[in-house]
Amino acid sequence: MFSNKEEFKAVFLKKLEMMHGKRFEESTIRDQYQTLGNMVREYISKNWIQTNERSRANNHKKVYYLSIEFLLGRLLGSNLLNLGIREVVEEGLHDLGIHLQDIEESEADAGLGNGGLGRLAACFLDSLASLNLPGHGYGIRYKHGLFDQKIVDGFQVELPEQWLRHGNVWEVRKEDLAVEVNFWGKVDASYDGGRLTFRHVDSEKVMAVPYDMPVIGYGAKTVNTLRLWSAEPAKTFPTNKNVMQYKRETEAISEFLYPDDTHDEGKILRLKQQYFLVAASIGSIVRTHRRQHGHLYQLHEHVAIHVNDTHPVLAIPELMRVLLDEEGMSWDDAWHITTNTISYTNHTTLSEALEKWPIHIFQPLLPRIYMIVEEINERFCRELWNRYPGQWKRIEEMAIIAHGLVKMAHLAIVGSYSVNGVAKLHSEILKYREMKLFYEVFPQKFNNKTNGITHRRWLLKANQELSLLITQAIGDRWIKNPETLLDLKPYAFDASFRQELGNVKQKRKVLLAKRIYQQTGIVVDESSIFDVQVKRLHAYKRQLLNVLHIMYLYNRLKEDTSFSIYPRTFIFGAKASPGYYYAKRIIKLINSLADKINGDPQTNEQLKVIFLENYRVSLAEEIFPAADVSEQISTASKEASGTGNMKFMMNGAITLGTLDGANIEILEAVGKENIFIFGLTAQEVLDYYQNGGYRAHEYYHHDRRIKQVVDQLVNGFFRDAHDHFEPIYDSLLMQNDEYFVLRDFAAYAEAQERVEAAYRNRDRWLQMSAINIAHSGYFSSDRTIQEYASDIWKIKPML
Ligand code: B1N
Repeated sequence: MFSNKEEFKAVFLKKLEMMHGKRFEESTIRDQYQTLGNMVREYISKNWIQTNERSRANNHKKVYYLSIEFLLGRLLGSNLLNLGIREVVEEGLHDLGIHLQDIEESEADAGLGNGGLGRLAACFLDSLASLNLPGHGYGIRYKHGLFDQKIVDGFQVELPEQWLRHGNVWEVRKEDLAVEVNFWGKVDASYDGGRLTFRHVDSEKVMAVPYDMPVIGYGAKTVNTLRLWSAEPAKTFPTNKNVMQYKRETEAISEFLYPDDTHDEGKILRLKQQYFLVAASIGSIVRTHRRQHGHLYQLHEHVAIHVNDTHPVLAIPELMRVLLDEEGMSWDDAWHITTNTISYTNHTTLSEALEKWPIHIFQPLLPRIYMIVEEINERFCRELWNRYPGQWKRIEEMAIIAHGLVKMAHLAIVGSYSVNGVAKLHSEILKYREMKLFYEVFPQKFNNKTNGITHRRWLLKANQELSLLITQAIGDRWIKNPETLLDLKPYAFDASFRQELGNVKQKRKVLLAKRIYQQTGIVVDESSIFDVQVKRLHAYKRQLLNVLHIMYLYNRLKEDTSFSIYPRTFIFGAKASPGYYYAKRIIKLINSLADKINGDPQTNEQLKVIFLENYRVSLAEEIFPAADVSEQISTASKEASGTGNMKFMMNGAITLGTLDGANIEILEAVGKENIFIFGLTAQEVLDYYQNGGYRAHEYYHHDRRIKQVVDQLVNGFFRDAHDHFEPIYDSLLMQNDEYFVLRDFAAYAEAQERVEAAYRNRDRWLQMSAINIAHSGYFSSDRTIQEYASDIWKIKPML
């Protein structure tokens, strides 16, 4: 289509005129964005078609990745990069007097996810395509992604997100491939040729209409598909309902994303979304397979279906339904195929996140699916009885249905061939604690796949300055082969490389300082330590520990004029689930503290606190490259993996973290001299929970730093806040500090002193930074996906 910038300009100008009916001079930035987006789509259309043809012709086994969330962020920049045309386009546009960056920034984030789980799915798609693996995503085309966050008087206010307001250039609506999904109604049983058969009748029908988005691999040879389903009314309206009501209820299914991260809301609409995703996706998968093979008896040899956490786990009974009711298979054949097709990732052991659906919600909405789950449960319990005769308590604990609830994680383990955790520690906790009884029965199913992130977005795209420096040092092999970032290790001991590494970081800190000024009006010291905690707001992530420590530093600076610190800018970004009362108070606390400290001329040359509103993928791309310190301070055992920790490391920030999730593997990679570790171990935390013995008030009474900051939550220190922080105070002292904030305070403060001392030695710090970058290749999602491909899915590259 174009191979140099002159050709690009000609095509771009012509296309712009054709699409928008105006000359370039009159075009808006949105016109220009639309034009570029359409050019990219045309550019890849041939490879998109070829990828499908190739996979069909060669009969490659492929994977379908089912996820209730895909947190893609913006796509133009990464698509141009993966196509290898970013430079030509940038230069061409420059000639026309426009900046590619401005056009990129006019794109809305596709924010169809809450946090780590959704972003992981997006990284996985990028790696699948870049490794030329046949792997496609299935999700929901939410009309509104995760809410936009505004801070008003220090409080979070949620606004509906509107990513589709100006259309979506990347999607193709495929009405002819719509799938019918059935809710409500009842099950008819009859004998058909001597065989008892079941039919779901009198159901309410919903059409799932697919919107396909291309997933362009690096080098652009492979273009996989992300298929997002949109809910629309079916042609035949239900007779028992008002038409308008039916239309509203139908469209509500794909209206918005539930804003809960590691929390289960248990609403019926959520169960509808889950079944909608699953029924549409399974329908589409089996239709494709039937066309090619005529029947489904070898489905598991050609197709792997992965469920991202339990949200899509109804794929198990839905596939059973298709095989039993539509294909007329025996239970045993259907079960064999299903349990050899489906694999499952567990992302959390937090009990409040484990999905359990009340039967009284589940059964009426999905009567045939419920019957199948009952049958799976009965057969499983019978097996358990044979294996553990008389051990009814154990069986009750393991049952899929018990006490009026359907336990989705149990269904996932029983109905799949692989169960994986997302970091070594997390997978061990699954095997030896959380899912111990299941591990005893199915040891062969359990495995670990430590998370990863796509280095193409989080380094190559987000940090061009650092990418260039790396390439100048070791060549560009690392882009295709991220583990070769290890070649950078000797450069950690090269003074001129360190110098340049420092310059790159400084450049990005200046850029972030600009963004901070633009968003908050606050001027930060660009040479201060940028100490960053960005992630969802959650008690277990302990933003509160960070806050209490900042309060302590402030108190000390105020009280002891001989005390000084290396200037620091503490930067926060976090959304709280709208119904998560405690988390919202923490946001208010951060903002109240920021007001107090930033407005104090006595300290504000040494200490600043920034809350960046509306933390999201595109903002994250500006933050990680500018960070010096990466705060990963969750209560040990609570954060299954974390992936922000990897993005910071890859951009040369040093981790200040607990022995939790993937922090442990970062420690193993870089060595203890290149990371700051503190606090309780997972074992110690679990022992406390099991044996008791933790008394928060002892830490409060015995450490005057702690007493002072905890008292300040309620004693008028925050003049604007009245009694806002009482719930936080209570969580620490009345509720005995469930997340061990006070227990870890001293260790955290001490680790922060080590951070400061290390930063004062610039050479040493930059050396640590370089070593972190060098070891970050392991945390590329390319490595993770290669492990899934060979160990779980058994799929091979198409090229
Ligand atoms: O998944 C990430 C991990 O890196 C994080 O440690 C983990 O907290 C996160 C219900 C979840 N676990 N569970 C969820 C999200 C939405 C929801 O409705 C649970 N998210 C995680 C990637 O493995």
